[in-house]
Amino acid sequence: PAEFDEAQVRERLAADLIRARERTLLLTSVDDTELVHQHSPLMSPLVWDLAHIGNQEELWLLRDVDGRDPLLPETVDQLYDAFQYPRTVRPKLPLLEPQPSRSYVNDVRGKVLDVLERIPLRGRPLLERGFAFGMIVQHEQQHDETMLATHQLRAGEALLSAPPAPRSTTRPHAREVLVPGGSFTMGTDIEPWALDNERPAHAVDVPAFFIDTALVTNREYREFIDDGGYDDERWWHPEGWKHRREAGITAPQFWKREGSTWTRRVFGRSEPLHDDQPVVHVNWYEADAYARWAGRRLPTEAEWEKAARFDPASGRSRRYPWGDDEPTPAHANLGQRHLEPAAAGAYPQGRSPLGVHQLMGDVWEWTSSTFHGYPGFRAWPYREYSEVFFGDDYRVLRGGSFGSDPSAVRATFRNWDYPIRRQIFSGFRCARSLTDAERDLV
Ligand code: AVJ
Ligand code: FE
Repeated sequence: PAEFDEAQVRERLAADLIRARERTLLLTSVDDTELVHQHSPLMSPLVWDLAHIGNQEELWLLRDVDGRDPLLPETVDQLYDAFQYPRTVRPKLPLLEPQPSRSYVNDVRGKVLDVLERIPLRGRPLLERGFAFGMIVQHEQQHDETMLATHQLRAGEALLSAPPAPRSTTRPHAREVLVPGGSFTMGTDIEPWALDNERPAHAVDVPAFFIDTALVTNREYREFIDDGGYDDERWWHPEGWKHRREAGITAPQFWKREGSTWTRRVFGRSEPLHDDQPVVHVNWYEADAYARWAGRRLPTEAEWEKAARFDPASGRSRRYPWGDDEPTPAHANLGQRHLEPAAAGAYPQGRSPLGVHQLMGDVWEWTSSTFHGYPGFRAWPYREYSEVFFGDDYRVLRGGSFGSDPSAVRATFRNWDYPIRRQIFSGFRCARSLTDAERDLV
């Protein structure tokens, strides 16, 4: 491994832990009744996420890294194991009450900051360059995004607010760009915080394809609705058609038709639908049906990553579409600075070398791919992070959303969910294969 400045890494980790905690506290600064209430059967009560954040931190950084004894009795400790108790049953468990939950996470954090000050960030694979701490920062931020989705599902008056995302309508010049065929490097061996499913780096041959420069917007999605897209079986995956009918789905989640116009409920407020805003809260089947209606398709996961990372000038893969530098607010709508996606074209500085916009942030992008390990995958440090989800049940999402923290996403980051899920901040962009005539030209 290359030289690294241990003191600097320590400082960065402490700052990231503190920043994650500020977000967690904001998302859990609600009445005790709100904190223990299950706002949707799809989600945990916020009080579970809170103590689970502290419990994972204790498990990895105090017990594993520092060899300490458990802080909670075993019967309580195990209530925060996501595998023993699915989300539906969590509100019925004898969980820690709000106040004890708050003191528990606070107590763990105090001890963790002490450990971080003195433990060598080398010598053990888990500690190398502070990986275990980075993993816990990401874990907290992932739950912060999950808690944000819980807030979006809450009934009642708004509790969160943030300045609106950029609404500028500057569209990327070309509708689509050609990504040249050939091999590129997918995944990573060098991203210090990359999780097991992002590794190892490997060459993938991706034939030439076209990808849209912009995310599908509300205006475009409404054309699909107005054209009867939800009533036309031709566009739908058979499972999707069945689900659409059984669940009575006729529009993205949180949309409401009022006469000839639409409104959208956004964190407890009703808003007019912004035409140029990327569509959000669609499931994989809706994205797939829209793409078929539009004569297009979803990109595969490899296509998405090539569009996001491949630099045709150097032939190498970048960390982010704009280069190797960490995201700033000028690059992407990340980090819950805004509670909505920004207009298509709002982040020209974040575009990829080939001119694809908003690959990072705004909305998670559905890909056509199911979730599998890369060739040479090794589960680490725990099988339950991703390996147990490999198979054809889940579809991969890429790029992060306005609700994802920069510390928890990069162009190699892989998210996954069931194709019927749409309470997540999910949208999509379209791609297409070359026609025979086009193939003869390139
Ligand atoms: C990567 C978002 C699918 O929330 O299930 C949190 C992240 N893993 N705690 C999830 C995660 C364990 C995970 N996703
Ligand atoms: Fe978790």
